[in-house]
Amino acid sequence: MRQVQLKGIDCRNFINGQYVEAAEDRKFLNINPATEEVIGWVAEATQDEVDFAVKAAKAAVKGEWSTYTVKQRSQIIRKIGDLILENLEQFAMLEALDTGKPYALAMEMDIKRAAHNFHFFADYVTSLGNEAYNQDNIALHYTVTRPVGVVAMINPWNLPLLLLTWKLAPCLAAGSTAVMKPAELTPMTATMLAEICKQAGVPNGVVNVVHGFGKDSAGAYLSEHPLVDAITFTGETRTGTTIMKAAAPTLKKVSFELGGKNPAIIFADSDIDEVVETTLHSSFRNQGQVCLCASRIYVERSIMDEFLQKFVARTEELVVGDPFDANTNIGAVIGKEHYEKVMRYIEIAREEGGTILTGGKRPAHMEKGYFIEPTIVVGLDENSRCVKEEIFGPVVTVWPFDSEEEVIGYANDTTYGLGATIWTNDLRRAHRVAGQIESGIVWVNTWYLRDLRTPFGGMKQSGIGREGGAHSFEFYCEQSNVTIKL
Ligand code: NAD
Ligand code: 6OD
Repeated sequence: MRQVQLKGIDCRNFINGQYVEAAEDRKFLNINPATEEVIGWVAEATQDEVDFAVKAAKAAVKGEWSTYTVKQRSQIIRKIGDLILENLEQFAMLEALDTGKPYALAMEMDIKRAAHNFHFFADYVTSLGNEAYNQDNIALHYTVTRPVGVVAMINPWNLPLLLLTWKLAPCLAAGSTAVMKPAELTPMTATMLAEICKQAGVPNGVVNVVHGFGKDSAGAYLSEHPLVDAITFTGETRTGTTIMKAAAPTLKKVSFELGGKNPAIIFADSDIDEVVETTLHSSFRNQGQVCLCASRIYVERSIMDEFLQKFVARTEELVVGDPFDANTNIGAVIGKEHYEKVMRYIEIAREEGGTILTGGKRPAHMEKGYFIEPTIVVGLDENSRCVKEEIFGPVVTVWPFDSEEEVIGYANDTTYGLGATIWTNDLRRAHRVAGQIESGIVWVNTWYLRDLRTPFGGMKQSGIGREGGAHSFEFYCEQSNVTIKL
């Protein structure tokens, strides 16, 4: 691992092409969850500043930005991706300091993917066309698209730059403009990205960053602002309902990526060693704080013992520790409150009669920081809270099943429907089961393998709408149909 200097940045709001000076009484501290040390301060935007950002973005929709050709926008977006890669180590360092995740993971997963988001949409936008229909030579119908306008982007803390750029890249490709609110716990990479966008040639007002919290702060101000045309939100299901209510009076377009309680279904005919290796990732990557992590693992009874023995052994080999140590697999969870929430769920698992096969506590060698050992629980009833509620930490439950029908029932017995994983070498079963799982994304014999052309999003209380490829453009554009009588 190359040496980088570990130093946070102070986070000012970025409005209409410049960082705005912050009033002393609006600054809050940013804490590194791996050390509990202060790494900088963040300027909480006032309601006036949010209003200023939204108005700048509104003016920019019809300003210089609207005169750029698709090719020009594509070039700028590509350049943003290039600049992210040029600053890969700095971005990864800030992301690891802010989140407590391993630096190596930030490099490989978060930051490289953030660059790819821009490179992908820079190409994709150049291939888009419109629909046209000739109605029996009576009329010609065709669609024209235009930017949806000002998009508020409200983001979570788990994959800060990855998820923010997943929204920003198609927004810019579509010619829309953005006011982005990073999570209050992870403001640094968004702040740095604003500068990168400017360097790449994005005109003033097109990309704005406002910092703050949800309620009575930047998140709420954006959700209710009458000049915001659309909101893309990633975060908790409960927050999604609050934002939807705030957006309702002005009928904003919404795209929501929300919580999950994702099942992994492991049939006896799968390749068990491959299953164990991938299940380590789907359980504990990013400390289990990926919305797609499979936290409910169902194993066909005949291989349950073998699976558990191998899975526990490999889990115990994972190194929990300093995010900047190259040997570390598991860093800190996001902060004190979340640490306490996850630890409380581990206690609940015990109270509900579960057996902790491994983990279940903070690692003895970590004196400071919000570290939790990767934890495997068995013996819980299907209706227990740890099986039903999203924990969003390094905790999984494992349960045996006897039949395909039974396990489909377990998998679907949840209010969520985001991602599911199926392990089998039986082709017909793979298709049969995949078609019956109530989930926006189903992976067979893999996990979190992404192609950005595909629709991404959740069913049930895991989301509204889909983003990715053409689906993103449906959201970041408006369409009109023009009919010409012949
Ligand atoms: P959160 O809902 O607490 O916060 C997300 C964002 O919403 C933050 O920026 C926060 O400031 C803002 N917010 C909070 N209250 C608000 C309000 N009243 N009005 C406007 N904005 C408000 O979520 P989190 O704790 O940051 O992230 C973890 C959650 O996100 C988990 O539930 C996880 O499953 C989910 N998530 C889902 C996906 C997905 O793709 N489906 C991806 C990542 C995370
Ligand atoms: O990979 C993506 O595009 C995506 N939206 C991932 C979301 C992960 C949630 O934590």
